[in-house]
Amino acid sequence: MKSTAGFYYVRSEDGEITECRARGVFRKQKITPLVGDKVSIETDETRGTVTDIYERKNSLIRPPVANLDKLIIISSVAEPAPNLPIIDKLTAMAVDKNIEPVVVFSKSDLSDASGYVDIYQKAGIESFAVSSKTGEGIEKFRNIFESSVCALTGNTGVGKSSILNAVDPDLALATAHISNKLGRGRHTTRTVELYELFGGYIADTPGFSSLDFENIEIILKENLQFCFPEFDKYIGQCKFVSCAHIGEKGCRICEAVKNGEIPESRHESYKMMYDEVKDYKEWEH
Ligand SMILES: Nc1nc2c(ncn2[C@@H]2O[C@H](COP(=O)(O)OP(=O)(O)OP(=O)(O)O)[C@@H](O)[C@H]2O)c(=O)[nH]1
Ligand SMILES: [Mg+2]
Ligand SMILES: [Zn+2]
Repeated sequence: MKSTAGFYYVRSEDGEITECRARGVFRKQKITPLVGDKVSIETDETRGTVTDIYERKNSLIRPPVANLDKLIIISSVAEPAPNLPIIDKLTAMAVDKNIEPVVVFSKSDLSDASGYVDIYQKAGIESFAVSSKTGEGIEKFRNIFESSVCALTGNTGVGKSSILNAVDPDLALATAHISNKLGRGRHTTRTVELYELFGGYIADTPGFSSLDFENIEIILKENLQFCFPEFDKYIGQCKFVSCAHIGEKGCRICEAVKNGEIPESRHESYKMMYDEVKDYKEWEH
């Protein structure tokens, strides 16, 4: 449920939480238990030990979580303004790992979110606006994590913890203004923690700063086209079998962008990501 400074908090079927250390052998194998892991533990009077980690359905490096059904990407419409290339990297990374991405635009009380929401709905990704101030979208938010394991992600200060508090005021999570004095903004949430809510699990995570994106997980160029759900119905229809969909003659995807069937900002992100990995070889992976 939670990991901090080498302690792992494990919830057993009866709901009891046990503070554990990880068995030494995990450190030797360079395996770290992650929030969301299914594990076996052994306990005596003084302490608990994680003895086994079950095979993971998937795992992420940032946020560090395992076995996700959905990744809920939060971006505020203002303070700070959305960064579409980063949202698109996160949605692609989720799809690449068989995790359903959901794109939520927060602080909708500050500015109109509909233009952004449209882009993602058109791309076949669940998207809507929320405001923890007015309550807009909070009901919808509650429904997305019903019977699934989810994690929140997004820049620091976009209101992740505030939304969870609006969903369930009993959580009373710490939230705070972004401090410009510290330059990179202050992270209010410092650890990843999973909460059991409305029949599902949702992890609050520390926000990232844009700098964190320099070493995000790589998606191989062959796989990238499959990480944009709105490309699916055009794949295989381009003039050239080897089409990379970056502006070639007879490219159906580029045509769909021109026709307005595929949002232009999504294709721009695709081209940028393609450019970043085009010289990267599978054996380097
Ligand atoms: N206007 C407005 N402000 C909001 C809303 N939600 C959160 N805020 C403000 O945004 C600031 C950051 O909120 P947090 O919930 O701490 O943000 P966070 O994403 O959890 O930040 P980290 O834990 O650092 O990653 C606080 O000052 C909140 O009051 C909203 O819906 N509307
Ligand atoms: Mg927070
Ligand atoms: Zn093409």
